[in-house]
Amino acid sequence: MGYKVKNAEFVTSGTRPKHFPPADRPEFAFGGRSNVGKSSLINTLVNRKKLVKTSKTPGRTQLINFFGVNEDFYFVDLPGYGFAKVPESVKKQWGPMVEGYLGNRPNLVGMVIVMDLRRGVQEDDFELIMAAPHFGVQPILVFTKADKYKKNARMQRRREIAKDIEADPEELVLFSSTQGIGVEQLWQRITELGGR
Ligand SMILES: Nc1nc2c(ncn2[C@@H]2O[C@H](COP(=O)(O)OP(=O)(O)OP(=O)(O)O)[C@@H](O)[C@H]2O)c(=O)[nH]1
Ligand SMILES: [Mg+2]
Repeated sequence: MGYKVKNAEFVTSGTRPKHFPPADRPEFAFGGRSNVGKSSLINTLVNRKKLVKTSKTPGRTQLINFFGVNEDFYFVDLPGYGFAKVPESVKKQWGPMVEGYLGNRPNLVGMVIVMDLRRGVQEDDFELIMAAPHFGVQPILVFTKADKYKKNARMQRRREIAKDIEADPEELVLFSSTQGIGVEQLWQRITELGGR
């Protein structure tokens, strides 16, 4: 029996700690490169097609967006990184904005780092993975767009990536927003860490 989402709603958005909601329940942040599928992944998890705006144009989400899930969790959609065409001024804001977020959420328990299974772990993803423990946060490594591979190739790709970053393949969650792959597994990680 999996976790049931009865209610998922937008709470607020902002760039600085004074905009954030009270830190009164376990929180999960979702980070990753632009266009990787973060917003789609959140929608798939909460089973709401349009809760979070998705886009074919990378770099659309520039704010930190908070969503409430039941009365149990906050899910936070972080702005994507690594997109070349974003103006320099916006790129410069990303680091301080995300550090200001990570350093000011005592309720933050996990950071879901969303990557494209085809691309694997890029340098900026790896930096985020390594930074998470410094903020007292457990990184959860998720590889989305797994629908682009057949099952065997998908598992093979997971082993390759795990080897690259010296991780246990079992630690890597394969996901697809279009096919619903990995939804149960990711919920299991979230509920375990979030104490539900
Ligand atoms: N095939 C496939 N396409 C996906 C999947 N998830 C997302 N996409 C597509 O990838 C594109 C980007 O998805 P978003 O969810 O908006 O990505 P994002 O990471 O939130 O992007 P930014 O907010 O711009 O950083 C869209 O065209 C989605 O339809 C998936 O699991 N499989
Ligand atoms: Mg997005």
